[in-house]
Amino acid sequence: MTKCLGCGAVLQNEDNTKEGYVSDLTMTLCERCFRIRNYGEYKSALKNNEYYLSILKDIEKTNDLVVLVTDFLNIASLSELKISNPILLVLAKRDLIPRNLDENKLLSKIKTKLNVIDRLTVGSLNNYNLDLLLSKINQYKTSNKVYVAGYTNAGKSTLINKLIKNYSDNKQVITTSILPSTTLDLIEVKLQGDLTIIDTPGLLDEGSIILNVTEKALKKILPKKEIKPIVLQIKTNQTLIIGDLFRLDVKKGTNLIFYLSNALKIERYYNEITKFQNESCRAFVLKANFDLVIKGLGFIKTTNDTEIKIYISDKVKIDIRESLI
Ligand SMILES: Nc1nc2c(ncn2[C@@H]2O[C@H](COP(=O)(O)OP(=O)(O)OP(=O)(O)O)[C@@H](O)[C@H]2O)c(=O)[nH]1
Ligand SMILES: [Mg+2]
Repeated sequence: MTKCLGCGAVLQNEDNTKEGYVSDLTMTLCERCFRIRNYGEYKSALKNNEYYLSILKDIEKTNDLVVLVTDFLNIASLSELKISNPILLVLAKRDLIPRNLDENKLLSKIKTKLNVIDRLTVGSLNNYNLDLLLSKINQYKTSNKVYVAGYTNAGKSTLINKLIKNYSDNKQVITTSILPSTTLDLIEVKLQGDLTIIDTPGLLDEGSIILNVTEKALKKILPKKEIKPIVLQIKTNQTLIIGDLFRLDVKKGTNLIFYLSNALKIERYYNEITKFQNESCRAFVLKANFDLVIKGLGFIKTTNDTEIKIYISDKVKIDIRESLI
């Protein structure tokens, strides 16, 4: 049984619609990885969260250190994870987090019930804190195996690729992409000495907008550059349409601060409109300094008490929390 070096799927030459397909079993990369890497062609995998969750259950049996990776816009999802291993919490993609935010304050505000022994921010693209990450991995590991886990698209494989490049002679490159479920199974990587880092397929975050939009929309939703918060003064009974993805009706005037990809346009309407009225509508009464979290997309911070109605596909989960910032 040989696994694809890019995604971890078991290589097979029988069914080209299934994962791990290669025309020739001597190849080391499956056709899907080859196409993602060479043609930027993204073929969605058959998503199977049950299998991914079972991997997490198996990891739990080991009590090995888990490097739990999240990105800034998806921190809320961590509260739903269940695993008892010691956790090194990593807030990844530092280049996307607003530069002037106090990192330590941000890290300390991440709420989880997990056994978090330490937390840090890293950046794979800008080589930020990677030495520190490796030294913490060595400090906290409970065996020679360390798992890298988290939700899909958090940046796990990109981070491991950077560790391989910076700290080993290994030439392996794991496939990465903007699409959910790029990594399909466990991938073991020898890093230094007998330290093995194991990449895992990201969990599918139920209720996340990224599982429910086209590739075109996905490219706008996932930020590519530093997120610059947008502050808008909203008058009573004003409507906003954001990225042509959802609608907000603000019933009580306030300043709102948007933490989302800046590629999403915010349009304001001062009169009644009918757009998005067929989507499900949810109403929230929010105090000042709360976040309205749109799963997978980002969050909107209130600065005064307000009332907001949101029209968005009912597949997308909306939460409120005390503001992260
Ligand atoms: N700007 C920026 N983008 C990043 C960084 N790390 C990862 N990305 C991007 O985030 C997307 C997802 O990265 P992956 O490494 O494939 O994510 P993953 O967590 O392995 O995803 P799955 O395999 O689906 O679980 C890709 O488009 C990466 O280029 C980073 O440090 N900065
Ligand atoms: Mg991956």
